[in-house]
Amino acid sequence: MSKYLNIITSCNLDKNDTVTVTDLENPYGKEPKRHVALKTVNSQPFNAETPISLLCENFITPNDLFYVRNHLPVPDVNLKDYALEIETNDKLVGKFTLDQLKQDFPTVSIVATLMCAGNRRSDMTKIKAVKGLNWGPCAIGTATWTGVRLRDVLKRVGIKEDEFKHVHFEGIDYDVTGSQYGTSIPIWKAMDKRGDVILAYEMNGVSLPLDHGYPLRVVVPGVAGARNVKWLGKIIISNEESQSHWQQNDYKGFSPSIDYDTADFTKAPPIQEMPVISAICQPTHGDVVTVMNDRIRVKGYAWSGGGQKIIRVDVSVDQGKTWYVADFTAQDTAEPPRHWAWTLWSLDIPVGDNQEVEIWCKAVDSSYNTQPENFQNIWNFRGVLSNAYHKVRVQLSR
Ligand code: MTE
Ligand code: MO
Repeated sequence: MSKYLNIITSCNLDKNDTVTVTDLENPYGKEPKRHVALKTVNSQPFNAETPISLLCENFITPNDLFYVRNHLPVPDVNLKDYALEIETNDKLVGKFTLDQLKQDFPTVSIVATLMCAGNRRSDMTKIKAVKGLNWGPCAIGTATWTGVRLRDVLKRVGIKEDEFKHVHFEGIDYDVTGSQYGTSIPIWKAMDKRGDVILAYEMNGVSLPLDHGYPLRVVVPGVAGARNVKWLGKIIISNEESQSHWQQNDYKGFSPSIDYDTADFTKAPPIQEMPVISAICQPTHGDVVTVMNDRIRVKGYAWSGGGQKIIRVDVSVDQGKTWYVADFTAQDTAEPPRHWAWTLWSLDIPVGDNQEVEIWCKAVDSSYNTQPENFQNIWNFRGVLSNAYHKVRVQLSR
């Protein structure tokens, strides 16, 4: 493993969590080429979101426009040397090359939305500063993921669901201290037939792109993006949660009155299933929109975690006095609790004779959970779970 230059490679690491090492090897020497249209939020490590004008144009997000969230440099993987290791109680219980995974297990595909737990953080920041990357509403995307079922692989190596509590995933990307990106999920999700957790080697019909985890990543549908470990090197089945920084000291929610100094990370559970969220993608804030037949067209997405499906999206242009129900323009047919993909929606909403309107949207999922109205009461110092109504102010032209 390489020692890195004097850099802080993760925006989420506290200064005290990093060490200074010197080496002439450039840790960012293996970064792939990226689409120029991606909106860069941070360049090293690379973090970028889909341009908002394109996000809702496709139900399946094109690979090269799919948001990228890297905590660390992209690792250099040689397929010839690659094998997935499976460990329990410090013992190696299985080892599979990519070809073995492909040959030994049935191939499955799922359509699933992936979203960073920090998506829409920039809206929460407007209330009060938070610590984290300043994501707009486009740290989300949907893909067809193809691979093998995690449950099939775990069963093959003799794992029984009632003998363990957690399944850890370790990437082969390293931080400055030499420890890998890692996290864990509860074993029920890993082994449940309806959990649909897969070890994916393809994204939208092609080999996983380097930025999205080549050659193998775990896709844990319905849960925070952070658990969908890329460049998967090792799976550990255990009675304890992963002790990694990203499981223990990040991706947790806190009360609005708690800050970095008063937060007790040991008391908050890690974010797994994500709450319901929606956003307006067209028009965008500050646009001048042409009114046609007294209406303007509004388009967006809505999604909920835990396999729930969006059942309704409400839109208002009068601060919530009147709500109009949006039309769904694309939705997967899978039923809850296995509905993993977002819903795209559109609405031609009447705007009266206003010169300017603020468009609001909120979604309702199949558990009848809906979004909070504002950020005041869900503010948290890490800026995660930022799912209040999305509000976009536009000028109208006739
Ligand atoms: N896996 C590894 N190995 N390293 C990472 O930095 N980032 C996680 C997750 N898996 C990460 C990782 C986070 S926080 C998110 S939101 C998703 O990957 C982003 O996946 P994407 O870049 O394919 O969109
Ligand atoms: Mo994330």
